[in-house]
Amino acid sequence: MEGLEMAGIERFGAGQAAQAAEVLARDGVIAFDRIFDPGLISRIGQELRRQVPGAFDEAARQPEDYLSVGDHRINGLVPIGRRLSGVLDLLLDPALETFFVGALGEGWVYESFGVISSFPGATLQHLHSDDNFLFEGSEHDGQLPAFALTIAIPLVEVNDVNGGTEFLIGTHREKKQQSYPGTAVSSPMQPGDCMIWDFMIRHRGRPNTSTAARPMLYITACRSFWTDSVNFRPNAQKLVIQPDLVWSLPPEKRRRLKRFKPMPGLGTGLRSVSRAVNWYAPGLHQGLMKLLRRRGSPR
Ligand SMILES: O=C(O)CCC(=O)C(=O)O
Repeated sequence: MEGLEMAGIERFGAGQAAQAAEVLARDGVIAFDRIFDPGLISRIGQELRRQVPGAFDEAARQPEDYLSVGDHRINGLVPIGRRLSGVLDLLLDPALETFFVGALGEGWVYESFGVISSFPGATLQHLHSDDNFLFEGSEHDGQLPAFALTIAIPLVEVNDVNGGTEFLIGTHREKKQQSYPGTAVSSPMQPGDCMIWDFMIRHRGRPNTSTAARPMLYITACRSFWTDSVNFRPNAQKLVIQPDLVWSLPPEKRRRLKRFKPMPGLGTGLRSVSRAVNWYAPGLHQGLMKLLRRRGSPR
């Protein structure tokens, strides 16, 4: 463990994605510098502020399926509609593709998309991993390659005042209760950067002592056998996208979004009502269907 106290979060450019994946396996966390266009990040941030004001102002409407993840901290899911279509340019960025293939294997997929915010007054978060080891309590703890990664894309500058995320480097490779001789490390971030970590590394959000929210897009990518059963409410819609945005993608990109659920439109709404009526009042459902068929049939 010698030298760990000096170890920081290694930073990479877009052309170093394969190397970044190797360092992620070793350290448990990496950052990409300016991998995205800051103008695009700004446009996404503006649209998100309109759609989900609660990610920017604690008193306003919160994101869907949001959870409190600490004092003045929220994590919520956000549907990707047409006005947020730029998000797909981030998710399907070629450097991220290379990175995820290296870190999670050929079959990797996206599992969730949302936003995480700390608000003014947020205190130091509790130290945690984003899930348990796959075979919790077995000799495999800390031995297996990553099964899921968290991707944080800041929508504002992240610094010592509004509080970034800090990490105990290498703890994804340790049994849970082992003591840690190093100090937690963090790294400032600019819009256009992103930080990616192994679900198993121990980390926490730093206090937000500024007067503004610190929102970040918050995404999970994983191996195809795994789903997140810990961080959301049961039945949460973790990856909701306007369907034609997905269908218009080439197959090699679409497969990364294969877990998506369609954004509810009138058709999906009516189907859900119909399903509920069928479930609770099958007689009424049959009658209604007969009526609809009669009205719809040509005379
Ligand atoms: O807000 C942060 O900086 C990190 C949050 C986090 O790790 C979590 O809520 O799981």
